[in-house]
Amino acid sequence: MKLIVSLLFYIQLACVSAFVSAGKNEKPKCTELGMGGYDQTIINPNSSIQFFVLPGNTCPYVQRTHIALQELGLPFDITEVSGMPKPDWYLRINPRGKVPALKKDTTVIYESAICNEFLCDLANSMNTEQTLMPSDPITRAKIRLLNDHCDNVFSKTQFTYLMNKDSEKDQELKEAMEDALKMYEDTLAETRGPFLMGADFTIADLHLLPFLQRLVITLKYWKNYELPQAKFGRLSKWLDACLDRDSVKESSMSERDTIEVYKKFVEADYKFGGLNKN
Ligand SMILES: N[C@@H](CCC(=O)N[C@@H](CS)C(=O)NCC(=O)O)C(=O)O
Repeated sequence: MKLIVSLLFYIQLACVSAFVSAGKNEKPKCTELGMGGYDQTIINPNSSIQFFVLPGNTCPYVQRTHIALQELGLPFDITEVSGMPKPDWYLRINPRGKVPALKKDTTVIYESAICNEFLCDLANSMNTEQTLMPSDPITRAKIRLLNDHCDNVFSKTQFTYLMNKDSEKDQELKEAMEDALKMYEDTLAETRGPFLMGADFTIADLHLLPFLQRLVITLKYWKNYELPQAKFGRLSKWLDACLDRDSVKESSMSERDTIEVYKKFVEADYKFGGLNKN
């Protein structure tokens, strides 16, 4: 009897601690919602940050925010959003129907770049030691320029090259992508790495990383392309340094899953976001 009582006590204890939001070294809780509604199925309404994602670490934009949350050591719960188009309950959270989104108390924040700056501000306001956004105005502007370059220049060249089926155009598209990548190689030459802003990992690194990670895997598979070391030696070392971080390992898809996910896009000639409206 005593044994059963203490067993029940430990089970109860385990359930209660599972309710506590994830901290830096804890696994975040995950609620998967298909057609259901967040309001009905939310596990812990008091969790400080709800993080809305696609299942399976597939989305590079979600990965950015996942890395930021982990690097900053902020507690969060994950809600997986399935379905295309997004269900109505999610459109009430993010009218753009895109992930990532964050819900902090009653406020919803979306767009990965805005989510990540918000998380840096939040961590700052809580006087945590971790920071991914330096306070120096010049460095901050440089980070934002790099991030803008990633979204508005580089990622488009990457996907256009990957999706191209006309082999005569491959050379030109590869050169356009390498031209766009040069900004990162030049930045690393200036700051001397290992990260884009120098010694510290910042939101410039986590903004680019998911795209470089996918580039290396998918372009090798479909175009037999590898980053030329003579041109991109620093960028390759940067990638290795990023891939070595726990936050990146935790938020990454396997190589096999990356190919599987991209196969759908490449084979269906899908004009997804990176090419046009993201
Ligand atoms: N600019 C957005 C892009 C986010 C985005 O396109 N996410 C994709 C998943 S990888 C998405 O939610 N797509 C759903 C849709 O377009 O319906 C950001 O940076 O957060």
